[in-house]
Amino acid sequence: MQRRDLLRTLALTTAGLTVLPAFAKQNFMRDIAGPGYTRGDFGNDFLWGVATAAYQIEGAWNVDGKGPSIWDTFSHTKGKIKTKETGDMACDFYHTYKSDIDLIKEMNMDVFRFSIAWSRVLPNGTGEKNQKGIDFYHNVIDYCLQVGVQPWITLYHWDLPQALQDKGGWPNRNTYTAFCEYANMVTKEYGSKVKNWMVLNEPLAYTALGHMIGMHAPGKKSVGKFLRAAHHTALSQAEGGRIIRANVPDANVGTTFSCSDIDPLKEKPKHQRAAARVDALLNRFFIEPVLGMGYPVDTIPGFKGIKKHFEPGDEEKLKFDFDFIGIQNYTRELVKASIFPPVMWAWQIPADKKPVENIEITDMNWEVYPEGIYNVLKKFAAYPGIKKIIVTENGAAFTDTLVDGRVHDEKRTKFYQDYLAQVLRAKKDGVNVTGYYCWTLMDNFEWAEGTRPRFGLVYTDFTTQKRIIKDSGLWFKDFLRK
Ligand code: GCO
Repeated sequence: MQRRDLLRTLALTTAGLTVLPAFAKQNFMRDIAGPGYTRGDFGNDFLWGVATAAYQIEGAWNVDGKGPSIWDTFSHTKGKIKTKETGDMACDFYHTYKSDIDLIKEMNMDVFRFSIAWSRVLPNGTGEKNQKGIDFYHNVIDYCLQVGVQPWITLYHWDLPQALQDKGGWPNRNTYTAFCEYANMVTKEYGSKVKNWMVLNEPLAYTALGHMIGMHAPGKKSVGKFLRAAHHTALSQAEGGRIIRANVPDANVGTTFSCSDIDPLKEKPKHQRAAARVDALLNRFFIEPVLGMGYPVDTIPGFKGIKKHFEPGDEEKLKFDFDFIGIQNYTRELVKASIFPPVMWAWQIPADKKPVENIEITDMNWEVYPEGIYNVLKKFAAYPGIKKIIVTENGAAFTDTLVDGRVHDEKRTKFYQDYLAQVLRAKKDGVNVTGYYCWTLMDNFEWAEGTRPRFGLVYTDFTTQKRIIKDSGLWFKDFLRK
């Protein structure tokens, strides 16, 4: 061990970070077979990164002037979070952002994707700014640039200001107006430093889970509220793109979608029709309006009521020519015709109930199905008007255990290797996929699941807030070394 390494290791260990010198790597990074490809196979301009979300990592929920979000309210409501936790502390990223960004650099990642907590910069959702909140994101951006990591910002990752929810939330068209005010403010504030922007994170997830199923904030269970929230979200999706492009002319403007690979349980018409309805909701509902195709309500007639919420000119307002779309795929769905739930008449079979031989299941009860990301990349690339695709999220939650201060998460490393092989397969087929961002940097607050599911490349000790790069993170460090 060089004197420099000794001092550095001592310093970092003292600081609570455990770093092992290179020679020790072989001892704990158990031989993981090479994936059969190299970083170079993806192209020198292919970007590698990690993705996060404000509510899941920041903590400091009521610090320095931040207003409450619907996720603060939701996690403070008894019975909403399975582990009875809140995101009040999460990973305390608000205070540890520098050392966390150092870990991104340590893993040789190019990109840090994070979201802005709307109520940290506009505590009431509109109107008066919170300068301390604005300054926090300047500090994050500046440190990223200082260490050579690209900041990629998601404008909205589910944490609506509670003040707007109190006025009706996304089902109220005024929230669309408020979103435009927020998007305008932050892109003007940070646009000189940040050139890569995403408008929304997974609109289907937060509109459906939050307004129809009630599993996520704000916990509503109403098809009508879902349809209104969906339409105002879709308007915000496109208008957000226009606002970014107007305020940051040299920006790379995108938005992200949750994308499911969907198979019918059997190749029978009733199951195929059920799978088509699920595909229309999970995959088509937000991308097709952007492309001028309108909502896929011919496939789901029960959602035709969304048209009632149009105002003159909305058809046109829904469209925008994004520079890229973010694909976020984790698993595949196996669907069968069902009398429940109404409107969909389709049942997504939980992974632990799927009639699949040798199925591998993550801690989210999701089937590991690498070919699914190939299939969704091909599916979304086939839409006319899609210029570029980035995998803005992909990863897996497996149970992690500390052994001698390390996390030998072979399953997660193999997950990444197998999914990346499918991304490369799609790229070789001609899909213009130009980046891949792991979900996620570090174990964090997994919404209604609390901190139980660990998705991180970095282990988070939620008691001490120490971080330990898992073997999967060390694998990326080696794989990405230029
Ligand atoms: C999502 C969200 C992330 C989740 C991740 C794992 O895609 O659902 O963007 O916030 O934490 O996907 O569920």
